[in-house]
Amino acid sequence: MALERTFSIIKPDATRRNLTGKINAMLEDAGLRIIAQKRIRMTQEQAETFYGVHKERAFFPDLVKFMTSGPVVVQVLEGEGAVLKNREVMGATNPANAEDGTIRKLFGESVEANSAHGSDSPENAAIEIAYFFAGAEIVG
Ligand code: DAT
Ligand code: MG
Repeated sequence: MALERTFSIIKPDATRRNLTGKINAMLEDAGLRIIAQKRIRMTQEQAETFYGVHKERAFFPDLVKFMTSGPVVVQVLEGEGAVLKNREVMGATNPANAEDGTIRKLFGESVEANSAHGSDSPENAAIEIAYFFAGAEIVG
């Protein structure tokens, strides 16, 4: 497997409950290196663009409202097969369906407030990383 990068977000429900460190420990324990990280308040425009693929879905307005409701921690993770590995550590979108021991199972409050985002492909990871980070902010 190749050394890969993926984009991750610790969502507002998790920063609100002070879970950044616990989630980072789970990512690191899985072999992912946090090679860039910053805490930001996402703007409406950023949230709408980031989740643009879902803009026709009924949940889109609520999703944008949620993602801008508090601080998030945006991250670049690096590791062998990082995209899939991060999706495994995160668990299924709906915490009720997530495997035991995953971030979303342990911490997710609902399908919307599910504590973490992870890119779903290397192609989307590259787009998402470039949307939030300048090259010089990523230190591999
Ligand atoms: P994932 O975050 O697992 O990649 P996704 O890309 O299908 O899932 O959806 C993006 C986010 O949108 C998801 O993390 C939470 C929200 N979402 C998805 N389906 C939803 C639903 N049925 N109701 C409310 N929010 C939903
Ligand atoms: Mg997705």
